[in-house]
This record gives sequence, structure tokens and C-alpha cells, in this order.
Amino acid sequence: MKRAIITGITGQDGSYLTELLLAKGYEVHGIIRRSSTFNTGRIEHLYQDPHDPEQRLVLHYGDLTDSSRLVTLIEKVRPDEVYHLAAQSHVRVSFDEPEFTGNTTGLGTARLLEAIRMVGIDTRYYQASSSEMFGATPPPQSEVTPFYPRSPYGAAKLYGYWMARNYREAHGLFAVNGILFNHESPRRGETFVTRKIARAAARIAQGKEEFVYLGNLDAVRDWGYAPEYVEGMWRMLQADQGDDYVLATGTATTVRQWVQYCFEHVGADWERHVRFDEGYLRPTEVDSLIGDSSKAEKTLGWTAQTMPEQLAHIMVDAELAETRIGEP
Ligand code: NAP
Ligand code: G4F
Repeated sequence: MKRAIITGITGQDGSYLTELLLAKGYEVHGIIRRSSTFNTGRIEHLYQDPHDPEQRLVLHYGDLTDSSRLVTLIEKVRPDEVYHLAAQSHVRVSFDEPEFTGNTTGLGTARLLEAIRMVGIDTRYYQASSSEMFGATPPPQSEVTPFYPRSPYGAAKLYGYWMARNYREAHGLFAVNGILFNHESPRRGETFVTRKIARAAARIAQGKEEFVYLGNLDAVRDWGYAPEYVEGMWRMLQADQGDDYVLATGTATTVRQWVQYCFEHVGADWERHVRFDEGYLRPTEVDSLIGDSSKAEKTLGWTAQTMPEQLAHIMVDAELAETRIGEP
């Protein structure tokens, strides 16, 4: 039975990846941070009793800032595959907390890679790299596009990207960079723009609120569906050698269009409900991300199936169903 470690198992991608790996027969070890409140909501449906002799999902406390704990866990689990998904992943927040973002998203990657090297296991390593690293470089962006990050988050991810490549070249580690463009789902964090808008459209349609406050509506993103992207991560680690791949839909959608998709789906006039708040602007914005994932298609047989308008409908429908629960 293959064993995998997932950092960031409680996040959007971690939860879908856990489902995928369990379905493929893996034993999955997830690293979670200790918190005074439960942070395991996205994987609650997968929980397995530690007393069950058949248990294949095991959770361990650990934090990206704690290198000795990472060494201990790598030594204890001796995984065949490591999926490094944990990060401070919010771009706007990274401008407020650049040092923390560098410590977790950037240095956290170095700590994990070094733990693998020190323990000396033969494993395959997935690095959650990001299209945010392309930043100001105009689209379309592929594996050969120059990087120009525009946020502390993008800069920290770029450090992680080069560390993964360096461990591949210097130490012969099977290390992969998945350069993923934005991918969304009903499990997306509520402060990312797609979920924020989908949720607001549903609540406004149900008369629960009247306005949603947003920043830049002109930014262009390439929004795909998260469950398809975690399948791509797994395929990258099954390839013959470690390499770097872009995953994207290749489509361009503005935040404004996403608003329209969501509000039209509930039959509401968005211009009556969307208000501007400059607090959501970024000191430096990434204007346009549109990915070219032809390498992943050719090498891994991976293509995105769900396109942005359909994705917006999936997310709004999930919000409508969610907000109906608990209705009197
Ligand atoms: P997410 O929902 O924000 O999940 C982040 C995960 O990291 C959570 O499980 C979080 O734990 C954990 N984490 C944060 N700081 C940690 C620390 N110091 N120690 C241990 N764990 C920590 O992110 P996602 O959307 O699933 O994305 C997964 C990864 O892909 C991230 O690295 C992200 O930057 C990257 N990425 C995402 C996208 C996208 O569009 N979603 C695109 C490209 C790259 P808590 O639950 O306790 O907060
Ligand atoms: O949803 P966002 O916060 O995602 P962003 O910044 O593109 O980052 C996400 O995708 C990256 C991949 O490219 C990941 F690496 C990263 O971890 C994260 O998952 O913002 C999308 C766009 C931005 O241009 C932002 O300025 O929406 C614009 N926006 C407009 N109003 C807003 C808002 N973003 C947020 N979060 N909240 C707003 O009210």
C-alpha cells in the first residue's frame, strides 16, 4: 500500500486530494496545525477512528515553522509521496503579513525539503507552486514564461519553486512543481473572490443580505475546478521523472464577469448589489493570468473539464443548498 503525507490537508486542495488518494488505496497522513477551535471541517466526512485496524487516514499535529517536528514525521511515516500544499495562501493578506508569509510559504518549504534530505528517504515530492509567480508577465503563461511576482505571497512561492528545483538538481530528489492557476470549488475559503461572490449572490437572492463589497473588478483570472487539479497533482508524481507543469483552463474571465455569472444564475441585478471598497485593492495587482497547460496535456493526459461559467453555477448552487439548511 502506498503511503502519502499531505501538508495543508485541512485546506481546499488537501481535502480533495485526500479523497482521491484514499479512493486509490493509499494510506494518507495529514499534517494539521493545533488550533483552539476545530480546523478539520473540510475533512470531517473522511475522519477514521484511530482505533480502527483498517484506518487509512491518520492526522498528525505539525506546523511549517517547526522543523524538528517535520523531521520526526518524515522519519515516522516514511512516505512514498509528499504533497506539500500548506501555506499562508491569501495574496491580499500577504501584504499585511509579509514576514509570516515568507516564514511559512517560503521557508516552510525549505524546512520540509531539508527534512526529507536529512532523513534520507526515497520519496516523490509535489510543490504547490502558483501562477501568482508570473505576476506582471503578460499571458499566456506556461512553464517557460519568466516570473515577475507582484506580492509577498508570489515572492515566497517563487522561493519555494526554486528550492524544489534545486533539491531535484542538487540532491536527485524526484521533485515536481505544479504551477497551478486559480482553482475553485464550494470548499474554497470564503475570503477568496469566487467564493465570496457566489456566497453573496445566494444570500442576496434569499434576502439575507443586500450588498457585497469588492475591490478590482477588472482583474482577469483563469478559474478551474479544484477536484480536477488535484488529479493533475497525482499524475505529476506518477510520471517517469520529476518536472514542472502548468495546470489551467486556458480561459480568461474578469472578476466582473464572474459577478455576472453568479448574479444572473440567481436572477438578481448585480449592479444594485455590488459596492466598491478600496480596502480590497492590492498595492500591486496581478492584472491577467491565463495559463497554457499544453505540456500537462501532452505528458500527463490532463485537461481541465469544467469552465468558469459552469464552475460559478456549481458554487452558487452549493451556497443556495448550504444556506437553505437551518432555514426555519
Ligand atoms: P488553503 O485552502 O488556504 O489551505 C492552506 C492549508 O495550509 C490549510 O490546511 C492550512 O491550515 C495550512 N497551513 C497554513 N499555514 C500553516 C502552517 N504554518 N503550518 C501547517 N499548515 C499550515 O489553500 P488551497 O487553496 O487548498 O491551496 C493549496 C496550496 O496550493 C497552497 O500552498 C496554495 O498557496 C497553493 N495554490 C493554490 C491555488 C488555488 O487557486 N487554490 C493556486 C496555486 C497554488 P488551516 O486549515 O489550519 O488554516
Ligand atoms: O480570489 P483572489 O483573492 O485570488 P488570487 O489573488 O488570484 O490568488 C489565488 O490564486 C493564486 C493562483 O494564481 C493562488 F496561488 C493563491 O493562493 C490564491 O488561491 O483574488 C482574485 C482577484 C484579484 O485580482 C483581486 O484583486 O480578485 C480581485 N478581487 C476583487 N475584489 C478580490 C476582491 N479578491 C478578494 N480576495 N476579495 C475581494 O473582495
